Amino acid sequence: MTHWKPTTCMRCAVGCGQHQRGVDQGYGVDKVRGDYDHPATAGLSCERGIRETENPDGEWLTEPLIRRGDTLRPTSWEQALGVVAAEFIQAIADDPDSVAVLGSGQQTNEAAYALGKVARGGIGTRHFDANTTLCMASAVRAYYDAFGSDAPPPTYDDIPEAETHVVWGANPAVAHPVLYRWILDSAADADSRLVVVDPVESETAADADQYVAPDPGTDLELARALLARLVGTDRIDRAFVDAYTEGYDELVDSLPDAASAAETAGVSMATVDALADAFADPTLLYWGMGVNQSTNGTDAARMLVNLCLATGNLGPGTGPFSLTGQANSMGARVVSSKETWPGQRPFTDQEHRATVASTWGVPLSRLPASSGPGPVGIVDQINRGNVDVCWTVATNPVAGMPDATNVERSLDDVFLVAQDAFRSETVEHADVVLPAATWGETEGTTMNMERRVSRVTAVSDTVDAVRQDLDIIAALGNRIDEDLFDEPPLDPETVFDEIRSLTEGTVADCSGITYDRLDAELAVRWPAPDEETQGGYRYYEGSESGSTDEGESWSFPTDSGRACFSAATYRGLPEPTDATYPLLLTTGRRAGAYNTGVRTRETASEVPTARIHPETAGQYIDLLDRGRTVVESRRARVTVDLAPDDSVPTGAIWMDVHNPAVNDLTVPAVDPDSNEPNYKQCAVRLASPDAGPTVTQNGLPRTGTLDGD
Ligand SMILES: Nc1nc2c(c(=O)[nH]1)N[C@H]1C(S)=C(S)[C@@H](COP(=O)(O)OP(=O)(O)OC[C@H]3O[C@@H](n4cnc5c(=O)[nH]c(N)nc54)[C@H](O)[C@@H]3O)O[C@H]1N2
Ligand SMILES: Nc1nc2c(c(=O)[nH]1)N[C@H]1C(S)=C(S)[C@@H](COP(=O)(O)OP(=O)(O)OC[C@H]3O[C@@H](n4cnc5c(=O)[nH]c(N)nc54)[C@H](O)[C@@H]3O)O[C@H]1N2
Ligand code: SF4
Ligand SMILES: [Mo]
Repeated sequence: MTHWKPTTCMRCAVGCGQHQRGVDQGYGVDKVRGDYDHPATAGLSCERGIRETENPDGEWLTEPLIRRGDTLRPTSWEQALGVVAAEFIQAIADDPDSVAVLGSGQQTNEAAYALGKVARGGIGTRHFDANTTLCMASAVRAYYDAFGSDAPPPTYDDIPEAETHVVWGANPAVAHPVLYRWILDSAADADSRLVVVDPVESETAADADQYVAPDPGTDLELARALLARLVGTDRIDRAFVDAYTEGYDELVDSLPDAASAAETAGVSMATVDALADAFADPTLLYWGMGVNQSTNGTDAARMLVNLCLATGNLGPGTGPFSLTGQANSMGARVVSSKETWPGQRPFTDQEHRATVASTWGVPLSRLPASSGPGPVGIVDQINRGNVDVCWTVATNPVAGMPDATNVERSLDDVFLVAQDAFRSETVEHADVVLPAATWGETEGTTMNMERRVSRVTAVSDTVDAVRQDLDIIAALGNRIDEDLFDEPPLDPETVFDEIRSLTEGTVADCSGITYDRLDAELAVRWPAPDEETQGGYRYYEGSESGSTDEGESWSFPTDSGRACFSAATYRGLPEPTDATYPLLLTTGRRAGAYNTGVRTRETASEVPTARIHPETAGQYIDLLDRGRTVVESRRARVTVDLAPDDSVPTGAIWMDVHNPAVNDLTVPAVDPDSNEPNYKQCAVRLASPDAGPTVTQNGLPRTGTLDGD
């Protein structure tokens, strides 16, 4: 297959339209170039997106594997699927919840939907979740609470229209380069500006017209200070608030004194005032993991939405825009039956449950009553002995989840099935490994962060023993309940048609999006209830400017039809620094590397680099040996090379997420409303590289004792 085919980049949720070409001989993607006809990205792509697609690092899986003692040995598909199905069936007979399934925002809609169908409708387990909860769950919860539906109201079309671009707890210069270019272009206009809120002076902060550095984890308080100041100085858009929202008075009653909240956030009132001024012009407020990945994450995201509502920053050129990470996180949110049934149907609504069960042809009683405790909660259930089998699909929890040593131990206690394209840390612990086709080899669809559905296409074959995710999922599903799917190989278009029918008439209506339409138009935004229309700015009908212009109307799918303010109080950090662990560890992304690094690093054993302010490094000079030291949390010790860097605040250490060692250190505390982990702050200290044990668990060293405990 050597001709160019239109497809979508699957390396982040910007969703750039591309043409890709397969290699002449063998397998893989030869060349990638931007698709100038694409309605969202018009030929743009970024360096990592192209490189990682053309030439991913990592060891490809080429055949099914089964554990024999300490090693993974090649086996046949028949045997691999037979063994896995037998384990599933035995566990289900005991209790459906004893099977855990962990999915991903890196599957096609078709595979994500099929996995949800097997997990919820075939197995019937509440213990189904995905790595999207490690990422977007706080934003998702905030959107539901404010608007009655998930996904950003604005689209990419709004970026050039905004005058103030507030990037809060996100680093799109690194994580979403193409989208960042649009932000920079718009912010460069006269009277426009880029405002960045981040404790670390990130690559994005370096470009900012106004840079605000709150103390880590205090975003909720900064947002509340800002709201209190806006209320106190009478800069609320009362007309918008009165006409289209509810809960404003309760919010105002709950607000602290602006100065005291600002103090908690570690910023001056002058900074708060400058931020308040910025919101006076049409504002797009983008946020990312710096906000979501916190035990205050949902409240902080809600408060950012409050800020937009209170200042009338909803409508074209304005609004709360959460930046989705993985290429198909949005699809997982809409179709995978994780938090909601396909089409964002409420999980506990009896009528919707009945529709889903009858579409799937499964007994209603099989659908689990609750959507489950989240990935960290599932690991907890494993530790309590309530889960016997775990199936991971396109996710690497042994490296990606917090307190990863604990996750690794837990997964060693269950029968672990890993479905991946590459040899990941999780694969190494599996009992059965199912090798899957990946980008460039797979047909299906994806959804970008602004709700646009587009095709992903295969430009290369795979080796014979590698199968499509969709087919592996269907083969296992049919062994559990023979009526779940047709006999694989499945036609992705038929599966997508099932998704379309289940979303018909819902808030996330994709029924008007067909494969033929996608082939013609390349990318179509939901809601698209028919084949002629597609979604634009959500909840809104009216003219293109101003918030209360004549002819404008808003309708939100909430009980009252109004957008809802939320009140909140700050809970502090789950693991504040103290005399024993005086430094704060924060984690983030680097250009050129991706998530747990399975496809973007030469070797998993390289010593990670930790960035630290030179002043802080200077305080620990006696713990350094030729730049090398040990970062120690209550859970682990990790040897690192220190890189002095004054963009990191004093008292903090920055490590990237791409080295699997980093999550041995992180704290498994989660946000109570979203189950999203608090990846961005935990307490650590430095230790001498030549002393003590290499790894500790839950504060207890594997050998010896830690000084100072
Ligand atoms: N190059 C690259 N691009 C990627 C990825 C990748 O791994 N590499 N991964 C993709 C995925 S899955 C995702 S989810 C996105 C993530 O994209 P981002 O959310 O932009 O990524 P992060 O680097 O995790 O965090 C963003 C910023 O939050 C800041 N931050 C940390 N703590 C706080 C805090 O307490 N308050 C505030 N306000 N800010 C804080 C960090 O300093 C960092 O600059 O990127 C996607 N794109
Ligand atoms: N400390 C810290 N930890 C974090 C974060 C952080 O900011 N700080 N961020 C969190 C976030 S935002 C995210 S999204 C998670 C990601 O967490 P993970 O899901 O654990 O990490 P990835 O590296 O994205 O793993 C994806 C896996 O899917 C496999 N894969 C890729 N394509 C395919 C395919 O087509 N089919 C199959 N079957 N497999 C495929 C890859 O080889 C890889 O093993 O990490 C979280 N972990
Ligand atoms: S911005 Fe994202 S979707 Fe676009 S080319 Fe880069 S990695 Fe791919
Ligand atoms: Mo993510």
